[in-house]
Amino acid sequence: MAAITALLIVAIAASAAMYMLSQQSALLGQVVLVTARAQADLYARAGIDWARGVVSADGKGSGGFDSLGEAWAQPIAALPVERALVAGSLADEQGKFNLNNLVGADKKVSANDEKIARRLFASLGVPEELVPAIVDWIDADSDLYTTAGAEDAYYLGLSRPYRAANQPMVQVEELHRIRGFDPKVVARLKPFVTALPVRTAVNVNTASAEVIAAIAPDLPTEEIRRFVDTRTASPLKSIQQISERWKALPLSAVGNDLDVKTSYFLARVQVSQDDVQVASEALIERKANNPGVAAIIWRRPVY
Ligand SMILES: [Ca+2]
Ligand SMILES: [Ca+2]
Repeated sequence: MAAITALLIVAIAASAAMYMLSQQSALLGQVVLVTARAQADLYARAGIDWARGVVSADGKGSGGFDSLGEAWAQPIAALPVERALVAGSLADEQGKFNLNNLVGADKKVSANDEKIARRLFASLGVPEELVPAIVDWIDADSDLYTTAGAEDAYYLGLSRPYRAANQPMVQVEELHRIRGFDPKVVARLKPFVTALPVRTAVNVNTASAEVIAAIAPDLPTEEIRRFVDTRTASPLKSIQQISERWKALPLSAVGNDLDVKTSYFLARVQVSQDDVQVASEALIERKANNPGVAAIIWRRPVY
């Protein structure tokens, strides 16, 4: 009897040990994954910081203009860092139309920017009647800008109610919350529009032909195409060069709506390590009056 009990105890102990081992190995697997994730996240942070360094280095030596031929515009495909692969790229956010331009610092609607936005939307096949809804989302008041606008009264009536921001958009994804902007419309617009903290001009050296055409409707489309096709090798280097090349352009647009340099870049970093992939993006501002200094405005994970 004693022998049988002893055998039983050994068997239970053995199976308990097996059970504990398998639990431990599952836990160990989780720890490995969490560690790899944390490490990949650190690499992503380091990558964004490195991008900030690239922007500031460019500011020290760019000679007053920014173009796609410069070092910052060259993506890094896959840089091995210890066990990880790090890839990254920088894009000029001032190659896009800044939706926050629609409402000026004086809190009034900018009629000129509204026209630009309407032309841009129309050229992309997006109803231009969606523009007043953005104006109302941004402007401080709760009065409808036009009958096509939308303020609290509309948003509070939704099945999951919220209020209009009534302040400049922080990220362009806020479009999803604005009346009339379904995922299809937002996806169509996103390559061409942005949301930056201050009024910005569009950099002709990086903007798409659609954005330039929306700002300068009097320029022949072929001329804009020709410029876009050749600008990497021969960018415009000053606002004087913009006026010289495009005499049809109203002087008020040069420097105010169109420029040759930028202060806002979007950095994207992807890290893959073991089975873990982490992506992160950040908006980087380079100080216009101190181009050697670059700061991160926001940083977020990308899923
Ligand atoms: Ca409003
Ligand atoms: Ca309003």
